[in-house]
Amino acid sequence: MKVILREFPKDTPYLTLYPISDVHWGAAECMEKEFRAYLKTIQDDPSGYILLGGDLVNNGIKSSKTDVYREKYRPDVQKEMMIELFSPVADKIIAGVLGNHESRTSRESCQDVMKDIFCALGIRDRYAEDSAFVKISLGEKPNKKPATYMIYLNHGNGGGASLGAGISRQDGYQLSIEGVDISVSGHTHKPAKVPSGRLVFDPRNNKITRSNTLIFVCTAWLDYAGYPDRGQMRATAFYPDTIRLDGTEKRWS
Ligand SMILES: [Mn+2]
Repeated sequence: MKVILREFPKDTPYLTLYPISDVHWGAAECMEKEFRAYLKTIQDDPSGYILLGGDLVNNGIKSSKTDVYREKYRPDVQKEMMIELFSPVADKIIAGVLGNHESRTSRESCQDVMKDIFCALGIRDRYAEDSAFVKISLGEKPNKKPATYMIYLNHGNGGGASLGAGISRQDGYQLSIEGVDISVSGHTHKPAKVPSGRLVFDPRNNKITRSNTLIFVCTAWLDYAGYPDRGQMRATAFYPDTIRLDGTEKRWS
């Protein structure tokens, strides 16, 4: 757990967050062309910023479930390519965490692939390993204070075949954290963007208010072939999505 702060100037009207995870670079099925084009879109978007949720590289190593004979590039080359891909947008990366594919190497040999990528990009301080608690402030509300957003970022765990299973797991976890506006994860390869609600018992005003948390699950960047095909796993949507943070009042969409 690590708190990562990022403040933007008063005259920032809004930000567009591009949460990215499960690229699985190096997998034969990785949608390389689409992913390169998406990075270009982010680079060209002055309001665009990035959250990295892990499994950026497929990292098929000897001890892992991945069939190493089907990897398009060697794991060390995958890492190098990832550094090259993110170099033009390094200043746009707000925070990042480890995925289970990168953690294979951490477990085997105490080498953290994601940390290496962040170090090479010169943004080691924005890497959180397991989970990042990100606070973003921007703009100016009518009360002269900036709009502030609390974001929880974790690669995600577990699964389940249904579309709702991935959402429920993240919703269950975010409910155990007070003060989270947006929860971002990946891992399930079942993209979703769903608001959840909770009641807040406010001791200062003796009132019960209702607050929303956005549950955001990132898309994967994989064609349907190979592992899911062989295992008869249900196809999932390919659906890159963004989150807009407003600077003139606290409002996300
Ligand atoms: Mn994963």
